Amino acid sequence: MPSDTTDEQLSLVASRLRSAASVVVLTGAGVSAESGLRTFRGATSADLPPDMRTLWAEFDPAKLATPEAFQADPAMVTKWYDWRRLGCLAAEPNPGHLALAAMEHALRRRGVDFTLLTQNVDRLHQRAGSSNVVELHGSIIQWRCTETGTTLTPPPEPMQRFPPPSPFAPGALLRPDVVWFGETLPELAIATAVDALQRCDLFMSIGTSAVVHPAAGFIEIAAAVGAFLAEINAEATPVSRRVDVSVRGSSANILPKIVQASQP
Ligand code: BJW
Repeated sequence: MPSDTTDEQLSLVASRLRSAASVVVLTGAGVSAESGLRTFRGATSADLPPDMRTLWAEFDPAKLATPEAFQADPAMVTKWYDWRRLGCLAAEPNPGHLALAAMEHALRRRGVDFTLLTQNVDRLHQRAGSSNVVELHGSIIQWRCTETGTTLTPPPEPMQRFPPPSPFAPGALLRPDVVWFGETLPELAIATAVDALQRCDLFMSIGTSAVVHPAAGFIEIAAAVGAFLAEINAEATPVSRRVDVSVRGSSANILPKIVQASQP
């Protein structure tokens, strides 16, 4: 049953962090909202400018984020992803990213297990200093050859041609190394996630609408092993009533407070 006040909620999460032996955090696009990156769905924090419409409110995912879309119009799809790639490169980690990195390092120093599962493709967690990051939906910073699967990191400037030709095989293209709808998640990422979830005693879902599977189902793996379940999100999600504590607000604002309150 969620507790009543934000102060109580923050203390509750902080105290669980202090006593945890194994922590799993699942993040989504909301964590990067304060870095100026648009989320796919949902409400954005009141602190953000009104022109930050969600991506799927403006663009059709079926025409951009599926293998069929890429097959039908590779130039349009790669152009859109290159625009987003440049946006991610220009963005900076925000206090939420930094707090999660600080959380990881503080927990590790105490011998606590910590795994950060992210659905984000922007690499901002890594740039903030998080080291054990599992990219469930790949990375937009890295692109891969449609023939050989070889990956490369394009330079931080707009690509010259759309669709970009692959340097690895004649006639092949480069596509973003992300996971589109209908594609399976990287095997190693799933295996690492399930392994961490099966031994965690604290699970935190942060800045995700909790609707995209399989990540949306991870909470049930943590619940099955009796983990304490917490959520931090700008608005209610399908897991808000499932968790032990649901903190409503911006992760950039709340995470630093939780990390601060969890210091021994
Ligand atoms: C803040 C905030 C602030 C704002 N602070 N909070 C089972 C049931 C039903 C369907 C399926 C199922 N299993 C598989 C499916 C199909 C599909 C799926 O889940 N569809 C659902 C939409 C219904 N899943 C797949 O296809 C996956 N593949 C798969 O399962 O393979 C096996 C299989 C295939 C086919 C059939 C069955 C099985 C692949 C999913 C790939 C998702 N790809 C994308 C695009 C990546 C590339 C790109 O960047 O373009 O990944 S879609 C998009 O959604 C992106 C995200 O990672 C993902 C999740 O979004 P996220 O991170 O939760 O962000 P938002 O925007 O949704 O939410 C942000 C939240 O933050 C909101 O709540 C805000 O309020 C909040 N917020 N500001 C805190 N400051």
